[in-house]
Amino acid sequence: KSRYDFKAIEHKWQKYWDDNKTFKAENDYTKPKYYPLVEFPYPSGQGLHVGHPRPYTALDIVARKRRLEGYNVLYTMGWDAFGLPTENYAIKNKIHPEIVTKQNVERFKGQLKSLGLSFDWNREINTTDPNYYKWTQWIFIKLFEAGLAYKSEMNVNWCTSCKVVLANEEVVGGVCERCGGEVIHKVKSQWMLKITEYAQRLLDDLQDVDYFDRIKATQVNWIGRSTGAEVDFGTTAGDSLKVYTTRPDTLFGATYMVLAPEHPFIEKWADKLTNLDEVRAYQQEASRKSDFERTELNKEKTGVKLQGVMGINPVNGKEIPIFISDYVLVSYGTGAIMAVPAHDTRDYEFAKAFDLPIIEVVQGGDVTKEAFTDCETGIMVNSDFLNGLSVEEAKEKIKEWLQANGKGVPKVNYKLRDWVFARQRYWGEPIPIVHCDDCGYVPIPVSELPLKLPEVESYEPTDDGQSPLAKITDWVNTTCPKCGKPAKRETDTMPQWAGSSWYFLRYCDPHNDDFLASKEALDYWMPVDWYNGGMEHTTLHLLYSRFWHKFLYDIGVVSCKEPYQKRTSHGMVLGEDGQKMSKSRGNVVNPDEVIAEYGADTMRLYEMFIGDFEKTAPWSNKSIKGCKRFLDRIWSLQENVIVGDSYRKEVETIFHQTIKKVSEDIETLKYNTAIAAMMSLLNAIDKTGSINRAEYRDLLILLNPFAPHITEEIFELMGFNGPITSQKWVTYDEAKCRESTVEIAVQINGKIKAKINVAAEISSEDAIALAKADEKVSSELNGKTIVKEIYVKGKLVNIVAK
Ligand code: ANZ
Ligand code: ZN
Repeated sequence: KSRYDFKAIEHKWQKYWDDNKTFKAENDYTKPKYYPLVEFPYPSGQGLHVGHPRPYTALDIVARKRRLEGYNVLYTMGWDAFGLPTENYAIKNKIHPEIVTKQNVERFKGQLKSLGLSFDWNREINTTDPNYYKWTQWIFIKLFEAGLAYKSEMNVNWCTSCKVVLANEEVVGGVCERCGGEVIHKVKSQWMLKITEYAQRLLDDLQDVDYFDRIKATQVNWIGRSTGAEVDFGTTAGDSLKVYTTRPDTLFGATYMVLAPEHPFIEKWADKLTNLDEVRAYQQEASRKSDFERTELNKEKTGVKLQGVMGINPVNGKEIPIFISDYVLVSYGTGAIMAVPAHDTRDYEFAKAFDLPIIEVVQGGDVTKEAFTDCETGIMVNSDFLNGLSVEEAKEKIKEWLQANGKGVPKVNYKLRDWVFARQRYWGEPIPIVHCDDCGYVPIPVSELPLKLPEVESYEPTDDGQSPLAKITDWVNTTCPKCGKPAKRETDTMPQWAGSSWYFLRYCDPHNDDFLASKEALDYWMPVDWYNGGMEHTTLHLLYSRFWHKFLYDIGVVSCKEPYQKRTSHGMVLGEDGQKMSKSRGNVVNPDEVIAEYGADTMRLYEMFIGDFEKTAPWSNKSIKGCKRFLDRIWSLQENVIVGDSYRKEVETIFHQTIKKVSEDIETLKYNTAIAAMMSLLNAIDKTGSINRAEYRDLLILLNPFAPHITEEIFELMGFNGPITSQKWVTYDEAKCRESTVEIAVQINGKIKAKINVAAEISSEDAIALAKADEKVSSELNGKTIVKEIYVKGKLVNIVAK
């Protein structure tokens, strides 16, 4: 009796795959292709955690199945290796980030290989490799030339602890998503990317892709399209003040106005304001809060009334006060609002706090108690020429009125902001731009790419927020590519999301020195057929990369509008206690240890069996043992193999059913039920006390994508014509999936005399004939006269005889 020595087996097959380049994607563009993609990891110092193998194994199963189905499969891995943790580690330990990255990549790669993932390692990429970031810089230059990269004075989110600017997406709950540090606002001159120019297309083209509904919904919300009007209010200072409103129909209910504390008119009106000190103090206070804190619904409303200037409502000429308050954001709409306390909750709370008039303009609520916001079906009141109209009609009418009177225009707004594309840190792609006093911002010639990171003495950011590159004067000082005069290089680097915005294109042709990837390779492999990744990337990486892809489509680099045909998302793996795994909780499961104890095949199987792939799942050492036992039993089947080149009757139906179920479940992310189905197949086989060669062979192929090492080993030991990786995926016969036979009773004069098996779809004639042919029945009937015969489908044959 041979032992299931998973260590030796896994080592053997991993070496075999490496030596034979089994998973090398071919550049044979005549074959049908399939491109499954998983998010490449950031190679952190902690190494792989048990959350990584879940999505990697899932798409590995898909990749392996597709190869057996005859597809040319591109399944690859790489490293998204620029970023803060590496840099921070480098600073702390005084090692060059390049060396840190190298060490981390080695470790990650070893761990991934030990899982038996079928990546084409020949196509491995690394975003910090100058041959890679050359093209990241090239894309940036193209964006710049298209007017989509620009520098602007920005009120930015500044992490006081990382000393770095954060995108809005990176500020979570008012603190830095990465370090939990305090985030404040700061005005900085920043490189920005105009993702907003693509807002409508990013929204519209979601219709053409197959993403999980919740992924689409999250993107739709994030892009945040809203329709309304920009309305010009008069002021006693003479200036006209623009507001953005989604409810121009409520104009008669506007009883005051609110400016964001950063609104430029405050400077403009400085000498008119009699309470400037109070205003300045409030501005100070507001600058310390994040947008999140400022717009929180249930927070106490604060603000300062501007003394010396009043607003004028354009529909009735009434003078109304103007406030500044932090609940109005400078970065949205026009940074100013008309407040309609009767129909907006925040305005209502503010009006209550400051004792301002509340005028109901849509009937149906009780505005003495609360704002009537859910009023889209109501009727207009207190609104002069809008009275009696429905809200919908009033919206149309007021828009016409505003346009006819030159007081406003219809307007579409998006919540989406332009992308802050700069970091004041070392470990990122240098931005390939120089600043010349005469020519302004000039991109370096493409022939000079890659613009490599220079060596520096220290990677510490400066306290005033300058990149450490600023200190390397002989790198900073250069000449203007346009006019040849002295000029200075940009010292900010690109943010972490740059390299991952196009990496899936590089996989198509990773060694190309002339272009980011050849047109043929891109046309063949793209789009990605199935991309699985974390839900937390929906508004960052997923949106950013769609934007870059669309831009590359516009300039003719790629031929498809969308990079990913399908996007799915997995749930996190939690600790045994149901909490997120973390060092501080002490509930971290180390994948290396799991593999050492149970083997990679058990680990893979377990990660897929752990629960619904889309949901979070707690780790369980008990159920990992169950998966190990299953593989032990698969191994032990070798002891009871009998000859046979087709499925035996007893297991034929369940065999076809299982192949069908596993085939379908892999496509719909139901890996756990696929495994459960294979477990019941094994039970059915065990009941017969043996397995025949045809059954064993097919069972091994079916299980192979999940547990690739053990299945290859048995395949070889059994002398099947291996390896499995060059076999065809098992098929099933739909007709044979149905229960093919049924057991029926045979009665004579109401008494059961025998039980027989008949085909489920048997005719009544045949059933009766078979019943009478039964030995016992025929001897009973001997000498009697049959009076009546009936067949009750699937149940019994009754014979009445005298
Ligand atoms: C008057 C009004 C009456 C409003 C009413 C709403 C309800 P969305 O849908 O998110 O686009 N607003 C406009 N600019 C703002 C800013 N910079 N900061 C905070 N709030 C702002 O929301 C648009 C609505 O949010 C606008 O419509 C405006 O309030 C407010 F019964 O104008 B509304
Ligand atoms: Zn110049």
